[in-house]
Amino acid sequence: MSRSEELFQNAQKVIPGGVNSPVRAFKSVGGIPPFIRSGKGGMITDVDGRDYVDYVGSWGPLIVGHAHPTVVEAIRKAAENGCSFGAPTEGETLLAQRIIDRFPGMEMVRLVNSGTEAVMSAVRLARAATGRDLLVKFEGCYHGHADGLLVAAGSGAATFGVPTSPGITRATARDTLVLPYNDLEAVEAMWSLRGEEIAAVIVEPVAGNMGCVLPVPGFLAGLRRMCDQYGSLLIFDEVMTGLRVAHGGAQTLFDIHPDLTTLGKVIGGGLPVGAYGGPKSLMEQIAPSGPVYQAGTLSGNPLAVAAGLATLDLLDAPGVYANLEAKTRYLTKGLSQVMCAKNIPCVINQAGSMFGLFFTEAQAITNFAEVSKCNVTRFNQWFHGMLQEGIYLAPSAFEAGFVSLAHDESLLDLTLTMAERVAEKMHT
Ligand code: KE4
Repeated sequence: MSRSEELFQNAQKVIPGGVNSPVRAFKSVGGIPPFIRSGKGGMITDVDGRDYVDYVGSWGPLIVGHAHPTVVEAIRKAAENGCSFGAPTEGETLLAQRIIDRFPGMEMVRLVNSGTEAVMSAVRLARAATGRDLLVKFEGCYHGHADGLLVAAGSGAATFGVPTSPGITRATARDTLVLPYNDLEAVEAMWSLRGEEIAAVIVEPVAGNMGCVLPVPGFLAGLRRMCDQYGSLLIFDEVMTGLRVAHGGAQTLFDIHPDLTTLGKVIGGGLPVGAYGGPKSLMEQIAPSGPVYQAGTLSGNPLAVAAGLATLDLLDAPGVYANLEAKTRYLTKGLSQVMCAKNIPCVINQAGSMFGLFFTEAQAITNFAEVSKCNVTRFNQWFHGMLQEGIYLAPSAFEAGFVSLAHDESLLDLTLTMAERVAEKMHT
């Protein structure tokens, strides 16, 4: 028995499913998840001493690579002064300003501890600011596990959402409407029917939770137009895309400006940080400057702020995002050539340094219904084949992959060599 198997057995006795977040348990791909001992640059090492080229990067935060010396040093120095005070510190203001400088239209930001917290707070603010109840989200988009966001489409456009998890009340789900991603007709129909009741629409401006799916031309602009016409607020959930797909997130990539932006992952550099921000007219409604309550014991704690600031320093260097895009383009182009050479039909989507690979005969993947028709069995074969060859991909057909600054050409070429081996086995 491997050490990972042993540790997984022990973990399952004291932690639900043996993990502290469901996707880590490998339920959708099967098998035993390697327990990770360490990471360095673009590599991680499991407790059995096996090395992997890592394309999960802790689900996005590790954009500069694991254990970057600048980030580690920043955390060490902060820790020497104490881990948390529950009192204001200068670093929080510095990180807030660095975030605001990146996102046009953002004048204030509140730091929290996770993307979930950022989203639930932004939704509460949008409802308070508009005095309306309804929230619109899109099928296949994930916005954290707050009750009102774990909702699937009900039957029929005008009817209400239904909970996707036990423990969520029907009353909560009724306030969330779910539409197909990239379906502007459905959006226009919904707003013409209920636009006056809609507080906000929340969207992943590049979807990363159904694989990587890009907005079709006009989709995001259409959301902006509907919100302007009916007085709803547009929330871009950039927890994954912010500081990942471009220096100023997807909103600068597509030049569409939301009313509120939620962030997480990269801004904490691997430590727990989430954030939500927007214009002063909205953000000053948040306690204690306004009546909308939101709080957090460890919000803005010095260690996470130090890791975030160090990461942003590294990302502010000239040419970083062009470099990340080029690395990812090199990888996705190579993977496409490998699959094509072996006559394995697939679609590979990319946005900046995030990507997704779908095993499908379709020419394009633009929404969750199309993703759901992709060949998950083949994905799982691909996933395990690559894991065997020391390439650590996201353990689900419905997740995205991430390239970091530490993925140099040797790691990318190693990945493509292993992909050829795996594709050969899949082809036969
Ligand atoms: P957290 O609460 O996990 O920090 O963030 C929730 C969240 C919000 N919005 C978007 C667009 C997100 O992608 C996420 C979290 N992403 C998942 C990856 N698909 C986190 C991985 C996990 O759940 O373990």
